[in-house]
Amino acid sequence: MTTDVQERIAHATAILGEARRVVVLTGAGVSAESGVPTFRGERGLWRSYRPEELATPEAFRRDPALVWEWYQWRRGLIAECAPNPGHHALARLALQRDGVILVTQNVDGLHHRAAREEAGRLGTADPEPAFPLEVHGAIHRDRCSGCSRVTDATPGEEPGPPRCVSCASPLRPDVVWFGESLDPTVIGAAQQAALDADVCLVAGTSALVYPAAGLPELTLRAGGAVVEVNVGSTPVTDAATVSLHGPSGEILPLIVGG
Ligand code: BV8
Ligand code: ZN
Repeated sequence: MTTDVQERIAHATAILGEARRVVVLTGAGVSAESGVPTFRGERGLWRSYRPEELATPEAFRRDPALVWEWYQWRRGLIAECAPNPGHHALARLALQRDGVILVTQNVDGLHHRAAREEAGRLGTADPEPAFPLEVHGAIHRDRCSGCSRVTDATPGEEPGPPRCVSCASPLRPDVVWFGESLDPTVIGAAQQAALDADVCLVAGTSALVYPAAGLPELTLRAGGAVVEVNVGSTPVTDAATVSLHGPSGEILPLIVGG
């Protein structure tokens, strides 16, 4: 490890250690080492489609079976994945000190699984403090496109979305699509956390999708610091107080301590 990287890790560790309030924003890069494909990586996500073409209400209206098949494929993939050391490090950070709020753009539920596993390992009964605000929803829940009834996702192989038992409308995954508004309570809490934070730790996100991508900017504008962990550069990199280039599964355990 070069001296420069060591110095950056020491600087990031000091910033996080001195902070009273920390907000963490994660993106698909944090789940990459668990085997969950990212949205905009070289491997892309699925066949020749770009997420912006499938993760929209228009795509679902136009071809519900195709969109449903994409989510069923992702659900199957995620079911085979486990949290990686990056998820566990963030769960420990939230369980071992006050003032830490996790926010994720990911819909894969891996932060929740890491929270439960770390709470068990630490012997703390309540994993709740390490449950993230899921600003883009959760893929393991279905939501009725008619009456918005939410249920646990239905396994099953039938082509096309199942029908709601209450109103017979097609079910859809309980995620936020492009062009759809986020739950104002959830994104509002995330934005307040970013404004209050002494540091925003932003990991594994291309920082392209708003309003989530705006969280680090809120912390900076309110006088806080930003620590970025990413294998590449993003629109946040230049403004970050410290930017650490490398896999989040390796770097996060080094800087969150515990
Ligand atoms: C909204 C859930 C108000 C679904 C997702 C024109 C018309 C309509 C809207 C817009 C428009 N122009 C702009 C907008 C707003 C739009 C937007 O920002 N578009 C972008 C593309 C320009 N936003 C919205 O539509 C949002 N709603 O604004 O409502 C509104 C309403 C009506 C009209 C206008 C506005 C809703 C956005 C939510 C979309 N849903 N997902 C699903 O998952 O299927 S977004 C999707 O992208 C995922 O949630 C993902 O989390 C998110 C961001 O991607 P990343 O997580 O960052 O992943 P990505 O692959 O991009 O990057 C991975 C990063 O990790 C890379 O930097 C890589 O270097 C790094 N990495 C890789 N491996 C590692 C690593 N880092 C560390 N370690 C590693 N090992
Ligand atoms: Zn319904």
